[in-house]
Amino acid sequence: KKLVFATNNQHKTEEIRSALEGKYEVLNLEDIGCLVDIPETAETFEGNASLKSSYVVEHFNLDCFADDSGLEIEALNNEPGVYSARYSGSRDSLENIQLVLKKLEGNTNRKARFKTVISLMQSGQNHIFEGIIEGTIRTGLSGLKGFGYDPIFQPDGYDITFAEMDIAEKNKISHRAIALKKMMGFLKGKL
Ligand code: ITT
Repeated sequence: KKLVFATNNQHKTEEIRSALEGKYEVLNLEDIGCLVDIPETAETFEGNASLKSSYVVEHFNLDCFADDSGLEIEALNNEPGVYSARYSGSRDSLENIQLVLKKLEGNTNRKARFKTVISLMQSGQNHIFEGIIEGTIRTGLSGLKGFGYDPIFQPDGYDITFAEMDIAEKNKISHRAIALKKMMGFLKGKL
């Protein structure tokens, strides 16, 4: 069985493929020949996820799901939030991480959460699934795996960052995995 995942982010594709291995073949935007960067002009994760999934329905007439996600830092009024991918103005993860660390310098409140909202468009209906993981922002980077803010995010109950976990380990607890699990329950593909 095939599932179309409306993303240009190779790391997200890898995480979802790993989680759905043996259950679904996952096709991303590149695989279906969609070469545009779908505009994300909404101000919520739900809004942006729905823009991405609806674009594929409109232009390719395929059922699909999309993930909009980001990091919410309590001491920064939940920034970077929906602006996570380009917080510093650039898509460069290191620049975005450096900006976060600078803004949090000297701040003892390091609380943060990763959030994913999945929009599944199926037979013209939009279904929403959410996943959240709580954690803290480290004062420096640790680990080389993962992507985005993984090197500075330490999930609660762990003493390592997401970037120190392999995909399977991150997929046991991550925001994305939680949202995906809910979608699989809905599709009765379990997980
Ligand atoms: P698509 O829109 O094509 O899916 P994107 O990277 O632009 O890819 P988003 O708009 O959802 O995706 O932005 C999410 C950003 O939030 C992402 O670029 C990372 O900086 C950050 N992020 C989301 N999930 C993350 C994770 O699991 N680990 C680290 N950073 C994450």
